[in-house]
Amino acid sequence: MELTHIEHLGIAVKSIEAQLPYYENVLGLKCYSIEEVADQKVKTAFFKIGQTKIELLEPTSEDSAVAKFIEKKGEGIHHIAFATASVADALTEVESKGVQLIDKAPRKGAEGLNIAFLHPKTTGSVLTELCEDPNK
Ligand code: CMX
Repeated sequence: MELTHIEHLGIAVKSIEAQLPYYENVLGLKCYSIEEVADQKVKTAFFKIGQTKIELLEPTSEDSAVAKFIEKKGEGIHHIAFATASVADALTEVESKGVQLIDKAPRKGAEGLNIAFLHPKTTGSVLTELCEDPNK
């Protein structure tokens, strides 16, 4: 499997609005998109640094994965996402090497990417996402 770069870092926040001044006024990044991902029960805000993005994740429901994470661990880094040419091929390979899949097949994530999550129990406690840009 070839991972090309870190596609994004997901950061769990209670409120995107409350965190925007830090990212924009202190770090000097520009939020270029705010998008709700209904099936994940999150609102997302994206910033770009070179090839890599920062994705702020605000829960839109008390039963969302991100709300559970904040309740248990507090705000902070939630997941790392790697870019690869084929998420389907990568899933087959990592599963054969003993990694537990959260998503058995690629599905649509934010920004129209094909994505899949790997379970943190089998990835050194780091929730890991694989991403493929269908337009590349
Ligand atoms: N990073 C590392 N570990 C995590 C974690 C995270 N983000 N979220 C949960 N865990 C850990 C828990 O602490 C727990 O560990 P312990 O058993 O040692 O306490 C373990 O994983 C299982 O947690 P759980 O509470 O039993 O299970 P959850 O119901 O919280 O589910 C997970 C955890 C990872 C399977 C679930 O959050 C998931 O399916 N995530 C993938 C989807 C997702 O995160 N979507 C939001 C982002 C969407 C987007 O980027 O657009």
